[in-house]
Amino acid sequence: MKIKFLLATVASLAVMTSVSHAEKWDMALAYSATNFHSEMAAEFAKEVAEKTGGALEITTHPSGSLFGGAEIFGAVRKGLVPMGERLISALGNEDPIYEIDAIPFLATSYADAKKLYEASKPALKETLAGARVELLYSCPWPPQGFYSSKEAKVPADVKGLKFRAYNATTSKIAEAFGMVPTKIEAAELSQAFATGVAESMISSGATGYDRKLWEHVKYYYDVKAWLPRNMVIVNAKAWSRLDDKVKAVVTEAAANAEAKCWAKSEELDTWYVEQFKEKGMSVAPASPEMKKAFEEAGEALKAEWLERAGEKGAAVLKAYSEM
Ligand code: PCA
Repeated sequence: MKIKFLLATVASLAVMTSVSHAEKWDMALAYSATNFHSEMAAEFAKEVAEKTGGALEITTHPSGSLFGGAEIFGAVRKGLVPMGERLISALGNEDPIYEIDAIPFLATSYADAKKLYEASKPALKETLAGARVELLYSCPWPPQGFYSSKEAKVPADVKGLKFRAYNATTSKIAEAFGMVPTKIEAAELSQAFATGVAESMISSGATGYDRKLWEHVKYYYDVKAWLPRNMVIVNAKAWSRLDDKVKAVVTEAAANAEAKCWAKSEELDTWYVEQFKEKGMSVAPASPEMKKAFEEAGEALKAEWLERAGEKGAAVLKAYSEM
């Protein structure tokens, strides 16, 4: 017994000395472990650990288990956690540039979403630098559709529905339709729909699938309104403390994760919608009346965004239109 104990102690001491220089980082994630963004983050963390020989070990914390979605950006900025992932367009209160990928009908395909990302990346990085945060990579959700507990042939059909919003854009669209928006993080979605706190939402097939929305709503309209992106960010101070070799590995792993994540998102897009049909949901494009109402709400939002985003916003839109 004593010998066993002694051996165990020696073994753990050996482990401790061999990893004494290792940096251990937590990474806060808002979405469930099985969501493709979270899976990519886990792969990214694994690649970093392997290629740095354990010099930087990143532990992912999905489902808002370390910080809830709404807290992640602030937590990374303040250095409460060195690294995290956040839905960019939920940060509109910080700066309008964060909302560019949620301007309705501006970029509705993966190719256009990629162009918009490239066109906006310098402004995004500069804005993040102002918050002392570094961008590592960014990956889109599939195109956004409309979930409804009621059949939506015309806008009047959804009037009064309790609408789950994830950013200012979705709240304002809901208001334009006479729905009643409440902000709810994805991690709390199933409960919100089960208890009737939410009856409709705009989101991707991915989130509806992750949260089993078919158990609560019957209708999915494949509007393809925009492709909002998540971003993986790191606190600038924590970043500056890494040595150059580790930084180079992280940068390379981030580029790999970004490429894989864009491909995965696109690959899964139609698959999610197929699953809805199999689960008995009614899946259809938006009716012409609904589409028109979405587009009108979108136009108003775009004009309002341009006013708030000023020259910085206009310059990005110009760069995008020239790509
Ligand atoms: N899913 C996230 C944001 C966009 C999306 O498709 C959500 O609903 O919270």
